[in-house]
Amino acid sequence: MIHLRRFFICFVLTLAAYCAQAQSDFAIPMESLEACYDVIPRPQTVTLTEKTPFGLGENTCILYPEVNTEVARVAKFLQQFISESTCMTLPIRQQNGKKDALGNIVLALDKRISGQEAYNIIVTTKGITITASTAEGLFRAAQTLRKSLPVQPKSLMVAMPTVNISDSPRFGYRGMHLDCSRHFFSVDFVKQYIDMLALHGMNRFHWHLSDDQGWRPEIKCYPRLTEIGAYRSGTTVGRNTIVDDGQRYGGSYTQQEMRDIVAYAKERYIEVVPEIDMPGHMLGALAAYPQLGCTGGPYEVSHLWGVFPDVLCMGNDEVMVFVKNILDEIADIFPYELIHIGGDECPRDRWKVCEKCQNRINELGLIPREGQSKEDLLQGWFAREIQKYMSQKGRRVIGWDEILGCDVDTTTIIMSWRGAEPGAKAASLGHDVIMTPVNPMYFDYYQSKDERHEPLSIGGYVPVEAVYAFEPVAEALPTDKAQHILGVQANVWAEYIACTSHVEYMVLPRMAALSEVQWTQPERKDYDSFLKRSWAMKAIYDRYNWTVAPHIFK
Ligand code: TNX
Repeated sequence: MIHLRRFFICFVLTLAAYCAQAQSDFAIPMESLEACYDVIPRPQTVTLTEKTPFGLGENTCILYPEVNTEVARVAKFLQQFISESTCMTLPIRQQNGKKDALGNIVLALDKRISGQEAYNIIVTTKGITITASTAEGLFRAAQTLRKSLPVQPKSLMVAMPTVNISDSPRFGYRGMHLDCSRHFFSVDFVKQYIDMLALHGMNRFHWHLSDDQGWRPEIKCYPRLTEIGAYRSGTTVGRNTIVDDGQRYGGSYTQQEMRDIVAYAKERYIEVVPEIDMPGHMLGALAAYPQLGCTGGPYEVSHLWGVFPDVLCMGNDEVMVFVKNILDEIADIFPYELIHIGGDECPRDRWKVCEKCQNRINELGLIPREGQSKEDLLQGWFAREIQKYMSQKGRRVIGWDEILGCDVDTTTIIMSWRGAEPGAKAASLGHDVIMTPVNPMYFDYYQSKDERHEPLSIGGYVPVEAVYAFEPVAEALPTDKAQHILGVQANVWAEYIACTSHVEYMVLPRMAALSEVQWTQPERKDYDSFLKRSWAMKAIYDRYNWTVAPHIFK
């Protein structure tokens, strides 16, 4: 009897040892850290399934079932992200049969998943499966997965709690802007900025390429734009004081560099929206080609910040040729539908007294309605001409909300910056709209009241909490009009932002708050939860040595 018992115990122990051996690939050592799916932006559904966690370790492979270069590239990104956070570089290979999935991460396309950016992540005890109908969806999933991982200083297995995540974004346009005219940022930094956008699930980079203080894009037809227009001979010290630093300042992007940035962003599923700001904010171009202004110049690339009376002359036929030639080159470099044509802050002073502009008004027979001037309509004519020209090329133009008062075509997308009301009005008139109201979407504003007198910002208070609380779709907007709100964007104007760590400081962590406005359904938003979840984001920011505003991390 005793013998039999002993035999039975031995049998059970052997069986247990065998099972442990069979499971050892997935077994998780004590030392390991745990993944957490409370990421930013918060996914639509995260359902923990409470089984034994999966152990993600150096033997875990990243697999893709089909030969597909795009999916293979997403696999490489996932490998890079995991390696940067956990110090484990996982092998990547093509999947070899169903059983191969065991113990691995599988990236698979599944056409049944609806939504270009939607994805599912399923973690079981035996592995991770990521599915989406497009490689873009897989890329968004890769971002979620990377943000779930602990940032650890050495290679250690990660315990992945079992979960079903199903996710897709609220808005189709999720953007951030960067002003590279007031201060010039290198190609490398622009790429880093694009990486930051991708981390936050964004898909549009609005690149502000020209302004009074410097013209940045190389235009082959007009070389003086970058030879002359890209450099100012000094910059005001402080806030438009009479003290000038007397330092030549500037820079430009070659067409090759811009194409390189477009390609870099494309791999990260971000479309670049270039902006050529006109007919105002044009001193960079006028300094190079003074015959295009009403007075004929001479003009100087501005040393000061602000709004200036010298703008493109609307009566000079050469101006339209100039603009179209520039847009031809821009459209060739930037292949996407959206092209931003500015249109903000364009004073009428010169047009009112310019014979050529007044002749144009008469020739066009412009008759203003109440509350409009003839010059408003002149800007409307200009914007409509460009809109028509670009639509022949299959493009759509975006303009700042000032152009709404100029009777532009409703196919023109309106970027609502002077508050949210112009956006709501534009939507009710049938325009598509991007919401980027100064408050709370201007990240050149200060984040803490302690900073209000410091030279860190342009002025205006935009704390993280206000960014988070922003609701882009006004309650009063009927559903058929609300669908015109394509998305949300924050702007980083760079008058007072001269270096890259300052850009980082201004956008982190406000960008995280913005990402949840853009991605997450309103009922899933919760500021207290966001604050808790933001620590994991901070760990990632720190991992890349990005400068982070400290206010919410206390
Ligand atoms: C307004 S927003 C501007 C920019 C300035 C910014 C400063 C817009 C369309 N125009 O030219 O840089 O304010 O916050």
